[in-house]
Amino acid sequence: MSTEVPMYCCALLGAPESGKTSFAKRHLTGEFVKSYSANKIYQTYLLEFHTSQGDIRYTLWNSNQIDDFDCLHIQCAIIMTDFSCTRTFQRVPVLQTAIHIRYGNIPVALCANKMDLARSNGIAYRLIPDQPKQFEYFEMSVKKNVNCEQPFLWLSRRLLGNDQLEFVAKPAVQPPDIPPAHWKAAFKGLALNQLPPIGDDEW
Ligand SMILES: Nc1nc2c(ncn2[C@@H]2O[C@H](COP(=O)(O)OP(=O)(O)OP(=O)(O)O)[C@@H](O)[C@H]2O)c(=O)[nH]1
Ligand SMILES: [Mg+2]
Repeated sequence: MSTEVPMYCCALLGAPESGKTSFAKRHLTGEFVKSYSANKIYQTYLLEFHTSQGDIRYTLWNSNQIDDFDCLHIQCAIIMTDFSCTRTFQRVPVLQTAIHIRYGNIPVALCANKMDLARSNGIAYRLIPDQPKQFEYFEMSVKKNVNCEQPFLWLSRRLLGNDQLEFVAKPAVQPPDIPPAHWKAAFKGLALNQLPPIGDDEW
């Protein structure tokens, strides 16, 4: 059985200050960063999730500029907006179209972050009409840690082609399955005469 972990290249795009870096750091370290420091260049993160179908990894590329991803083989995307700010939704259709033209029918999760704040009026996003299955909308709060895993769960289901897939806790590391005879040989090899002899019935 192959033990290779599937790895996908994911673009994290969206309006400045919508919470992209906070979202990535929430997944990486579990913490919420209150301070704002605008990203000057793109950032990359390696994320790993444990699923009912084995592990899955993402290289997450964070930038406001889709041109930053020109040399990459982007396989899925997250577009981030600010739930409380209509302006941040206005570029969504443009980004969706750009993603579609460059990367084809890849799954795209639109995430309206900051749902802990009041909803903006007149949300202006729309679906690309002929790509509805490639697109899903999520509301989340990185600050309150609400729904932060949902976009990755949906992307993982789409990428691995399994709608029943769930995230699971990382299993505890099991001791290696070594036959008792090997342990006995190993202890003999140590030749530590001061160790008490090991009887057969103890194995
Ligand atoms: N209220 C609230 N604030 C949030 C949330 N997520 C992020 N923020 C705050 O929003 C501000 C901007 O967050 P960033 O993660 O730096 O935004 P960004 O999208 O990476 O911004 P750029 O690097 O400029 O593109 C920070 O002060 C965060 O603390 C949230 O869920 N709720
Ligand atoms: Mg940032």
